[in-house]
Amino acid sequence: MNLTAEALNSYWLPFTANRAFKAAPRLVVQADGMYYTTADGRRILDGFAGLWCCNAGHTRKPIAEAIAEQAAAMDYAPAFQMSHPLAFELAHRIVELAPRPLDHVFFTNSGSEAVDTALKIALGYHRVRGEGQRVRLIGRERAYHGVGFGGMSVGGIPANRKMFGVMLGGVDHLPHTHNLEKNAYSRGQPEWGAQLADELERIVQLHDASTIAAVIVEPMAGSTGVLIPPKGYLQRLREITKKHGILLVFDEVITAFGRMGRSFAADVYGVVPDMITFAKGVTSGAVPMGGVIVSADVYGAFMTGPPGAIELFHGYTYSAHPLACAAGIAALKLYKDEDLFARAARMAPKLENALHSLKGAKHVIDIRNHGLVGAVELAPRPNAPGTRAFDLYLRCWEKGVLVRQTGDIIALAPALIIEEAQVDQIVQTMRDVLTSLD
Ligand code: PXG
Repeated sequence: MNLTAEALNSYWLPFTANRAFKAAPRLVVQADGMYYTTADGRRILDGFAGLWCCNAGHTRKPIAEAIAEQAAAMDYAPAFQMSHPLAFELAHRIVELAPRPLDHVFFTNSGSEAVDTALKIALGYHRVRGEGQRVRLIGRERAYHGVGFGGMSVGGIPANRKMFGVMLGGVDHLPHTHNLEKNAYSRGQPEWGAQLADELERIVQLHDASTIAAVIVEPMAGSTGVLIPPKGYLQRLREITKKHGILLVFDEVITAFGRMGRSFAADVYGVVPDMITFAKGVTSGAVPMGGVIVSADVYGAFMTGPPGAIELFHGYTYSAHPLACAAGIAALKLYKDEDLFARAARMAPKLENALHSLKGAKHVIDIRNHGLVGAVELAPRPNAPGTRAFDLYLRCWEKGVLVRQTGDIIALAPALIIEEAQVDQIVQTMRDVLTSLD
């Protein structure tokens, strides 16, 4: 398949070095299970489930068939003051997986929309309860909560913020939890760092609890380079938010639907927030979809006005799109039929051991992992941050393995169907590339 120069020029790729990419495009045209096929016919082992999303593996038949059937039966149903049965069925299936008391689902089309929806629900929740002065939102340094103005504001990645003005007002940030001196080469949750959650007390003292609506964190911070929560840290955040009447939102766009070896990271870490955002894995990446799961208390707070009145002035044309719902129901069924979340938990020690065997390899300064997520951090090249890991990513691609680079970190998050030999292939490829990398 040959793209014309005009076609290549027409598309502005997201989060991509467009000019470098267009000089040497990396194009995939087919996907199946653990593999992509490139436009020039090479098979690539996918170590990243697309972008943390194709948890059941690629182009799974039950999902593809469900989408095709739904596309032929009904393309679209109005989302406002109307609906269709699959929306309720999918919401119910998600609620069945969710930790109690989280039992209502609001649908969006992406993780970014899910985050902005959760922040708006938090503000609305306090307002309908007569605490409309709770308008502050607390995020965390290094956090990634998507690219909407809300998510960007509570997010903590400088490059994602600096071009785009002054953000939302009234946002503050917790410190991130990354500390190589204390926690390098941790397997699973690091020992050091629970006390970093106490910084929330400092922020609460500064602003007064009565002005704070919500705290949002990724339970496992993925996009910034895989930062595993220190033991006790999330528990502490939960205690402090509860004590001060502040809502706690877990952004589980990456961690939901088996990535950590259970339905949600909330289950793995034993902490129940007031809201969970999800996206990606809900359809195994096959159709865009996201959403927010809220507690009975949060939902109930809105259900108090006249019964004929709209309770929340928020939503999207494509909230609970029929194709996304069909894909979601099929994906959740597939996860269950193949017991994929338990499979991820079983495969996690294999990934851990394989990755940690890279300790001592050239340039490696940290290895960390939890569930079916891993990361290798490299020493940056002097005056050229990120280029070493990007070169590693490129050379792995040339050798038939897809990993993900962010800064000087390589992240791994394979589909939950990965085999042991494929884990070995990914790690061996990285090892080979590292030895020759300058
Ligand atoms: N929250 C979290 C925690 C995310 O990881 C979003 C929100 C935004 O989702 P959407 O669907 O709007 O993109 C994300 C997305 C990477 C990578 O390489 C991570 C994401 C997206 C693309 C690449 O780490 N996370």
